[in-house]
Amino acid sequence: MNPTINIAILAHVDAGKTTLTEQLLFHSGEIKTIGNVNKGTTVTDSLEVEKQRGISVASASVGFTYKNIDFNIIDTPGHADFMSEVERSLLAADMAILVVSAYEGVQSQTKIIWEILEKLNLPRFVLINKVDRQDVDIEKLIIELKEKLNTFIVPIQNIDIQGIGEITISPIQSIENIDKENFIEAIAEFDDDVLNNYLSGEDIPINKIDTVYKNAVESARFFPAMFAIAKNSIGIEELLEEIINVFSNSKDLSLEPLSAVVFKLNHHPQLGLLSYLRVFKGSIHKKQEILNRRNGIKEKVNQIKKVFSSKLIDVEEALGGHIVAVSGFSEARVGDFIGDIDLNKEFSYNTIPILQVEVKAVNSEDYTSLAEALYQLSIEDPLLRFNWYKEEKQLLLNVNGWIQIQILETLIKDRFGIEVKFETPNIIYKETPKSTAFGYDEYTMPKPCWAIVKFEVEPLKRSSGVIYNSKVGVNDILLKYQKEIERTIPKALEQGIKGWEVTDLKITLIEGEDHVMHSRPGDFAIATNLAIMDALKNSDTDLLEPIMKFELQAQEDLLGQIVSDIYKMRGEFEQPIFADGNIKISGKLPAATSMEYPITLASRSGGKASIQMQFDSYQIVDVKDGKLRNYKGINPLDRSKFILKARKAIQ
Ligand SMILES: Nc1nc2c(ncn2[C@@H]2O[C@H](COP(=O)(O)OP(=O)(O)OP(=O)(O)O)[C@@H](O)[C@H]2O)c(=O)[nH]1
Ligand SMILES: [Mg+2]
Repeated sequence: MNPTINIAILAHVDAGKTTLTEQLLFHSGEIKTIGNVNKGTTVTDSLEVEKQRGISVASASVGFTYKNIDFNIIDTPGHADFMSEVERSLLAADMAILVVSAYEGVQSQTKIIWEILEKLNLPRFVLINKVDRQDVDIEKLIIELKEKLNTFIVPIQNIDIQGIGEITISPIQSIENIDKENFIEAIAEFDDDVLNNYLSGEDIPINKIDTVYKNAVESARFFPAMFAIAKNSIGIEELLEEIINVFSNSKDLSLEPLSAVVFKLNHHPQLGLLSYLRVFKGSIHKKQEILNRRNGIKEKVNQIKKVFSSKLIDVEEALGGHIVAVSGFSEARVGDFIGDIDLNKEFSYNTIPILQVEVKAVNSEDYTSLAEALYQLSIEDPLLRFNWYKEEKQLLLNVNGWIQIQILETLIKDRFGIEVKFETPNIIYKETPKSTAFGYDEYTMPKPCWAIVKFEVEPLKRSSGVIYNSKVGVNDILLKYQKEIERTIPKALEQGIKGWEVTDLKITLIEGEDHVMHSRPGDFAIATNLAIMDALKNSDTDLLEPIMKFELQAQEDLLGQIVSDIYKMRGEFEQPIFADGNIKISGKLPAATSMEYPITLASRSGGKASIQMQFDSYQIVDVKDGKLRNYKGINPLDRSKFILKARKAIQ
């Protein structure tokens, strides 16, 4: 069995990820000609909209074999609107290559990606691409990488730029070729013997340095930096060789109990829904039934496909380390861990959409098929949180920004043949209980039905999410009904008394009663919705708004104006930093007031100033500065109407 290395390629937009992926495929012999992103001919920019626009919007996984090692490369999109796609891909990766354009340097998106990789403790190489661009200053860039990302980003190659077309990147067949002093000084941090030898000026055996180096890279403490001109095939082979040097000693994990994760779902025209799996340990065979650890459901594997270049090749089994696409799962969702052992892991996103947008079919007869299409898309990207409010005839999606909206518009047309129009997106507010309170419902009429529940809700601090537990024994409410209550809670929290999703609270089921004859699970779903809303009415709620972190650069003479802008937007900022006639300001701004600010700032500064913004957190806002929303559908506070409607739905 060949060892497998799974690599995610990440970077800010346009750094050269897709070009690098194409070069790796070519270098391995997997493809015979090199495609070009600008002509729409690469393997991984395969969607029509990617070809047209020359940007990646979906992650694409491709495989090849090189020197008896199986590689899977996941090319990810660079635009901030598609960050959730990047996060899903990282579930499958053993390591990451962070591409940085030598010309653009460390962008705010680069920092966001780095922070996520840091959280995951994923080993990574830094590839400094586009070193052919005029006026690049490699030394300055290395300092920037160390300052903004990590001091242990250390070049392991020598680069000599004499002039355009005269770049030599020296190969690293062995670590003897590199700027040894610098390298050993960095490595010495990770091993006391090496450190002592280094400080006393003694020679250190090459194999000792090599071991310490590899361990430090594998444990994500040391990050080799390499150079490339991806579009001219320069630096590609060296990169591959060095990755093999560090990562190829993988063990055979196929005999252990199965564990795997679903990192991507994708609809295939012939095969239906494909679940992309990263197998950690064990093996998967055709027709095998596999337990989904999230919902306890066993699903049967129909076909297993390996992805080579852009082709799906039928295989009989998948082993530990492999990435495969399987057909046959219908209940799996991205981030589900599956198999025989519980890894005790849970996937959650670092970036979440803060905008909601209404989608309309241009031709009203497409309304139902549009709803179906949006449902399908939201299975592949759960963060879209598709909501269909039938009373209002509204189709709503959660999105990150305008680029994503434009891409969705094209995608829906290409894939489903439906022409759509997006309304102006709105900020997604949330709400949270003001105080501890109780909510009660006794749903025992009209018969047959029986569900009595009492909840306590308590506010939690910001960014806590929802915690649920039950203090009621199974003698009072049977386990199957308790499960129904737990399943209903997220639904019941979708809209609170101000019309927004309720978050940052603890809910405890403290009393309740079922009936041997009359109770059905659906009764508890109804009672839960009613009692939770009752609790929220009793506690009253605070409105929460999304807050962005920002970093701004501008000419010094704009300071007064900018400070006044920030106050007007209800923002706050730290002490400005002055350098060479410019200022740098960082701070926080409500998303609601600052959406248009990048444009305002650009026009105010003649295009010289810039601002980078990133979601930070939800914080309490005065109702007068925020927005309330009407309850969509039938409000549980209108108890009789709600019951009537819900009973019809269950029957
Ligand atoms: N000068 C120069 N240009 C390059 C190099 N590598 C890639 N490019 C160009 O940079 C542009 C972006 O390349 P892509 O490979 O699409 O970048 P990407 O990171 O995949 O972009 P997104 O997926 O949209 O985030 C293209 O025009 C490439 O031809 C390089 O080494 N030097
Ligand atoms: Mg790309």
